[in-house]
Amino acid sequence: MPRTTKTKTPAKNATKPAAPKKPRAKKAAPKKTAPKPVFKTGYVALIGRPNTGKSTLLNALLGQKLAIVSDKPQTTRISILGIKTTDKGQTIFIDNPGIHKPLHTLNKRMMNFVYSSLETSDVVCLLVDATEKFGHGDEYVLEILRRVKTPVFLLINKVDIVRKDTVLPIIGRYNALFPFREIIPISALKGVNLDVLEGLLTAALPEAEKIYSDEEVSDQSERFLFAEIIREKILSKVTQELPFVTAVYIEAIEKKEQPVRDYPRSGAVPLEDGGMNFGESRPVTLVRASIFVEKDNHRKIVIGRHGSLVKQIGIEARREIEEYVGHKVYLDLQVRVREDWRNSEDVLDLIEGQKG
Ligand SMILES: Nc1nc2c(ncn2[C@@H]2O[C@H](COP(=O)(O)OP(=O)(O)OP(=O)(O)O)[C@@H](O)[C@H]2O)c(=O)[nH]1
Ligand SMILES: [Mg+2]
Repeated sequence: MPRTTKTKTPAKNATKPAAPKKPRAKKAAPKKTAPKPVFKTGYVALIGRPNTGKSTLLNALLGQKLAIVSDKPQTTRISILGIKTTDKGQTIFIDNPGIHKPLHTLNKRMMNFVYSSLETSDVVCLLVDATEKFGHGDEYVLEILRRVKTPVFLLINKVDIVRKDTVLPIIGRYNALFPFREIIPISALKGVNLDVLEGLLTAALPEAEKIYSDEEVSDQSERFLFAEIIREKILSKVTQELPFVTAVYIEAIEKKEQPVRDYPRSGAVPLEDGGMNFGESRPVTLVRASIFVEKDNHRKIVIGRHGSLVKQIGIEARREIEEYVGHKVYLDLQVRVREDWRNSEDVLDLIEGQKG
């Protein structure tokens, strides 16, 4: 999926994500003028248990990769916005961490993102995984939702990989447990029923003027995006407790102009007089990043035999960052042990502060 995110530059010294802006109420039109076309604006919180497809849905709705996705639970740790503006309205989707019982400070912070997005939102979309059996975790999610006053849509996701006759019993069960405004079977991955979902969401949003400019697509900084891209590549390669104990911190991003010297690889152009145009330069981005783990044996796993795993992570992350910036990137990755970082407010502030 192409990545054409317009991101905001990170605020200096920012340690916490900025609170979403609140919609401004639209002024009532004077009586005798022609009625303006109705414009709907509001926040839609995507919530649900880990791995239900919230980030996949955000990317599908925005038509570009904003959030990282993996088959490991608790991939999303910090909420991000996906802003979709059309001539009918502006829908601001909030992709959230999955709902789980928090054991570490990291997880408590993750859940705080969920609670604050429930407070901010005009509509809540609860995603459930059609392939999973209903359990205690789902009860827990419904308990949280019972405290919410905004309309709740139930999205039964991953219908592309279940038999059709399994969906009806899921609808029946949830219908008996909660007064959902809408129930929609979808496939975030295959784009099934997303147009229906968007139409119903716009209808449910309040009439209000847009909050973000037409160009704004997300609230995440480039720095945060780079850290997330690296983390996604790590998640795709590690198993067991490793996904949970890994974090990425971008130490520095440096943008430079590099003189073009190494013809023909560089693209330096031979001149008519037979000389070489060495005066040309090209942009390059240097990214220095640390991968935090909790123990030395984690560090060894992430580095891999003779450095093979971290090298592969670096290659894949660099390629994706290059695609995003549109030019050459040098990526330096260091794996560092930060004991018990999941309970360290300082490290967590550092990581969250990258979002801008
Ligand atoms: N078959 C199928 N797989 C899906 C669908 N939506 C998501 N997935 C897969 O489900 C897994 C989890 O997707 P994510 O989007 O990361 O889930 P999430 O809810 O954001 O997970 P957390 O961030 O951990 O809470 C990935 O392997 C996705 O490819 C779908 O509609 N169909
Ligand atoms: Mg996610």
